[in-house]
Amino acid sequence: MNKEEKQLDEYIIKCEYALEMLHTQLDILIKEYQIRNKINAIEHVKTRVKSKDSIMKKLEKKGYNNTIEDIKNHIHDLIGVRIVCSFLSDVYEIANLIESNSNIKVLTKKDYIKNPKESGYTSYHINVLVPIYLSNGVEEIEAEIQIRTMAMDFWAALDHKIQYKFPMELPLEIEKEMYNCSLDIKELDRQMLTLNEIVSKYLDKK
Ligand code: 0O2
Repeated sequence: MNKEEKQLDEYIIKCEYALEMLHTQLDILIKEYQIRNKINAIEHVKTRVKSKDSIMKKLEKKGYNNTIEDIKNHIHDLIGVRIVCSFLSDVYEIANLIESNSNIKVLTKKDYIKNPKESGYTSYHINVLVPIYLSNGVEEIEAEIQIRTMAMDFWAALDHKIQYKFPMELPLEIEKEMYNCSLDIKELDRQMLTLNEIVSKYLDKK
């Protein structure tokens, strides 16, 4: 094992530790939200530390070296948390809770719901710094939190699968079809939100 590989292995262990810390913090925040609103607004939370294979592919794609410095500086989603919500309103409420929590250090926010990616990808991204407490001091590690609805998650999962099947550029026909599907997803989320508001009105009357 060369020096770079050893450094990456050590860094991945730190990332796993940081992910545990962040997951616990978000878990508390989400549980409090559910208790306060008496609803099950979160469908599921998924976490992962990016695999070595995936890190190398992303570095190569972006034209960086496989050094620990390039990984720390240019791979912003080594630690990933995905929060999948029922409704669009929950996405923004959860994002707001994270951003206003004084214990969470927010680095960047990207609203791909208001400003979707060219592909049609929609999601709300928050990048944060997670402190980890080591014997020789504190180190801060970046993590990416993706918040989206079930419908957005469905689209992104299929898109990911399709992209995986095409190591080359996606054929234009597929790109267009995926983009059209993203518009349908947007409309579905809007309809579901309206439906939820109607359901709430009925329940409030009781
Ligand atoms: P994977 O396999 O999901 O980990 P950055 O990471 O900031 O340097 P970028 O694209 O500017 O690169 O960051 P951004 O916008 O925050 O996107 C990072 C992640 O968002 C991606 O990580 C995907 O998880 C998701 N994402 C962004 N665009 C798309 C898209 O068009 N389709 C799908 N399915 N997901 C998308 P990775 O490492 O690319 O992928």
